[in-house]
Amino acid sequence: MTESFETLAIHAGQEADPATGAVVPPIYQVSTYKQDGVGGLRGGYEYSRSANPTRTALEENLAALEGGRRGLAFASGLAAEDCLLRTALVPGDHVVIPDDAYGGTFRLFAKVAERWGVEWSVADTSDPAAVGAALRDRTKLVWVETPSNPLLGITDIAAVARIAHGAGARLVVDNTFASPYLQQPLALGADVVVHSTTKYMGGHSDVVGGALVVGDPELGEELAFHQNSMGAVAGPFDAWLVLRGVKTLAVRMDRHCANASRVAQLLEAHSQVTEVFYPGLAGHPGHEVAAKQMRAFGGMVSFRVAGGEDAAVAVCDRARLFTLGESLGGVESLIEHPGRMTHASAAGSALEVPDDLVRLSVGIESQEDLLADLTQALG
Ligand code: P1T
Repeated sequence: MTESFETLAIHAGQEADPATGAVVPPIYQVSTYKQDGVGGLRGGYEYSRSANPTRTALEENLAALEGGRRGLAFASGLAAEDCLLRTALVPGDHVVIPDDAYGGTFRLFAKVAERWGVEWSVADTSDPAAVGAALRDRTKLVWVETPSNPLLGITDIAAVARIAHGAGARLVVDNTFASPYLQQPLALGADVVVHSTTKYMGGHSDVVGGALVVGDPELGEELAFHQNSMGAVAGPFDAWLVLRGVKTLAVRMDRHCANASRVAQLLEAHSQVTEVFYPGLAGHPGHEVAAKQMRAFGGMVSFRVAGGEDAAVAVCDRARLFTLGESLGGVESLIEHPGRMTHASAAGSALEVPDDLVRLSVGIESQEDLLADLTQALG
């Protein structure tokens, strides 16, 4: 079979069902499997926390799309992150985290992992030298989001991988904003890819899920052991929804990128907008690195509004086609105020976001309709 992304998205891990010929993997909504005598497993399945055929189809698909050896599907992005932390770290270990990241990821380190003795410090990962300066003897993970949430910062994955590996640490890349269609971190030297499959992978705002993909089969085994031991697995229907979403990822992403690029241009020229964050803009500090490591620049755009927090909140309130809500990556456009919504848990930390910031998840509706809505919302 050809290795092109679009083909893998539709076929990897998804041969016709051996029992019926169904061309789409069925939703195996089942907890346990009849054994032919004790230990006599028919298809290798024993209990659906350990493995389930629909989830296996998704896990094999995700591994293929990221160019990895092992994929693991979880109940949410944060469940995937938690499994990774507890697999890769013991008390006293240290993690470098980015100065811009999803608020829930920050909360997992600052409010949960820290209580279990994991140390963390913050670095501007868009500057490889800053990552190098943040490393300690017991740094086991360097954690990167690129593009980052919500400021669309870009980290040079290959450069930071070299620095992390030089210190014996693993590089983790949260690839949620890009998706594997736009960026493949493992090929650039990352050790672990994290996804909130809730976002572009699912693509329709109808499922919460997460994933880990790794290139090293041994690490994959360790993660699978912890996934089964901790139990926050993706259910069969959720796995099926993500599989269904992934089939159209390439065509959706192309439209997300085209629409976001036009939105960024409109915002850049608008008198009520003081700053636009979109890696596709030539003036973005990460533009060249993004152009090198991404196929296109993604569907997320953030901007600052003249007039401060109240003005930013008013833009969110006035938007109509852009639905006011958390999350991102669905076919429908969303708008939100990170300071009061997705990133409220980072208030008072190094990851606090500007209070005049608005974040857009640009959907795949008509470009003209989207531009008209933003123009009226900006007033
Ligand atoms: O929500 P969940 O599926 O648990 O995924 C967490 C997560 C991880 N990584 C990134 C980059 C994310 O953006 C998220 C979730 N983010 C939102 C809900 C949001 O609106 O930003």
